[in-house]
Amino acid sequence: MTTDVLPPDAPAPMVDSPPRVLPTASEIEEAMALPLTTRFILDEAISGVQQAFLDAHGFILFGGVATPEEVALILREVDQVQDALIAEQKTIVNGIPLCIGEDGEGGPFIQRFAFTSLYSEKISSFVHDSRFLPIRGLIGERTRVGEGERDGVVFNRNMTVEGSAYTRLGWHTDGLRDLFMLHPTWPWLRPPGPMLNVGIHFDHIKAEDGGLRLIPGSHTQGFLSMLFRKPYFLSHGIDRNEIAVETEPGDLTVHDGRMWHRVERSPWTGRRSLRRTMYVPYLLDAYQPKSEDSGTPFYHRLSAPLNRFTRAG
Ligand SMILES: O=C(O)CCC(=O)C(=O)O
Ligand SMILES: [Fe+2]
Repeated sequence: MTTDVLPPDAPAPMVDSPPRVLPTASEIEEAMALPLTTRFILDEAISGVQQAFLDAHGFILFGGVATPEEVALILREVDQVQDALIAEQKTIVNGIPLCIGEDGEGGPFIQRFAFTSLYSEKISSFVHDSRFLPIRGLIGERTRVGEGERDGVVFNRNMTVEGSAYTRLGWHTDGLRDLFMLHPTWPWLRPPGPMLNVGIHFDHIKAEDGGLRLIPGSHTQGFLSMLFRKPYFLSHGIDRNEIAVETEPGDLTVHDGRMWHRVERSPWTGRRSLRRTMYVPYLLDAYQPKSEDSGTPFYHRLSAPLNRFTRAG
């Protein structure tokens, strides 16, 4: 466990992935006939059907990508990262505020970690694993892991207990975050291009447990709809077009950053309500490392208070 969180001086090397497949007409037809709850198997290359499914719906789920041992290992590492951050009394890492709540037993509980892999060599080596190459190929032919960029590897822990700071997350698109990327603290308006978010899931979550809700196909909406379809983070209501993404520990999801999604609060409380996810930035744009002196991006100054404001309601 290291306490040095400065990003590396040089970007992680760009790594080659298999090129994007162009689905055939019959693969598109096959993909469109599949249920939205399909659990795909991650192989050495993305199939035409998988690519067509992602293109059409804006998301895709691959079952059991991390083994039970890896899931357990990462969860142990995250506990140690929490211990290190709390010992250092860190509330912000490289400009990104940690979301810190309580664990229901009077102890602190970090509910959103940023730059997690900079604190854990094991998590770092996991996110570089070659099994993710086909996933990285969805983003671009040459990508790097943005361990010290944006928010780095983000680890989320939603839990419903007295004192929780993160039980749920209102409707939003992640693409808006990209609008604020050009300058760290001032918003610059420019429609974001395609951007994919890669998440690993650590818990058994059925629709009735809360969890990720998304509106399939909403990634192809126009820019205005992306800005104004719903009030960012304030709206938590059920959308008639939403679906629940049900997960098992070790599952991997990819969702288009332009699509509308939210996290529904668990109706359970305590340990039973715990939902953990890890989002890994695979990047291809210019290297933009963060440092201890990095300012807090506008997006975080918007989302954190709104989320806090609505967390009890
Ligand atoms: O918890 C999740 O799966 C998604 C969280 C999310 O949408 C976000 O942090 O932007
Ligand atoms: Fe999101």
